[in-house]
Amino acid sequence: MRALLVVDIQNDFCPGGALAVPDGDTIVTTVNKLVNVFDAVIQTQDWHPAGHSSFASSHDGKEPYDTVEMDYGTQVLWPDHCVQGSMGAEFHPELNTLKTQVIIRKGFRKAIDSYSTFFENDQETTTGLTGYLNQRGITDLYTVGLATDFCVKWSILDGIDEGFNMHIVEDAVKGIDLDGSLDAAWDEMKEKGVNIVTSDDLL
Ligand code: VGL
Ligand code: ZN
Repeated sequence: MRALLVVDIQNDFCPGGALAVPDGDTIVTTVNKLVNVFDAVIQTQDWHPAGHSSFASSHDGKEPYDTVEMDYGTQVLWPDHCVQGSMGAEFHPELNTLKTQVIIRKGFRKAIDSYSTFFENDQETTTGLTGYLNQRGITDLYTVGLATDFCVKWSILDGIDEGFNMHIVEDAVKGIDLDGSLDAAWDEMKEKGVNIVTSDDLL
C-alpha cells in the first residue's frame, strides 16, 4: 500500500516565514492535487519548544547558518522557527489537511533536532513512524514538501534504511540550498536508491 508523505509545509518555511525556503509555497497547488489521489496521507510538522538547541539564538556568539558540535555530531543553527503554538508552525493556509490521517511532530525535544520523519538527528531516537507504517501495511511513501536538502532528504534516507520504498515527487519539493546542499542531497538520495517521479506520473 502507498501513502503520501507531506513534509513540513508550514508558514515558517514559506516566503515571509522565519526560515523561508525559496518558492516554498509554489508546491502547495500540486500537493493538494496529490492529496486527492492518495488513500493514505501522512504529514509532518516541525515543532520546536522556545529556546530549542537548533536555534542560533540559543548559542552565545552564533549566527543563523553557523554550525555547532552537539553530542550527536555537527548541527546547523537556524533562525528561531516553527515554535510550538506560533503562526509560523501552522501549516500553509492553502494546504489541504482534511485528508491527513496522522501528523508526526518532530524536533520537540529541546536538546535534539530532528530533520527525518523516522529518527531524530542522533539517529537513534525514533518518532514511531516505522511502527505506524508497518501496522497499516504501508510499503511505499511518495514524498513531497520542504526542504529537499534537510527534512525531505533525511526522511528518504532513513525510510530506505527502514525498509520502505521511498519515492520523491520532484516537482513537489523545494530546497534551502546552503553551500551546495541541494545538489548534494539529490546525489545522496539517488545513491541510496530513491525513486524519482513527477506529479504527472501520479495524477
Ligand atoms: C527543516 C531546517 C530546520 C526542514 C526543519 O523542514 O527541512 N530545516 N528545521
Ligand atoms: Zn526545525
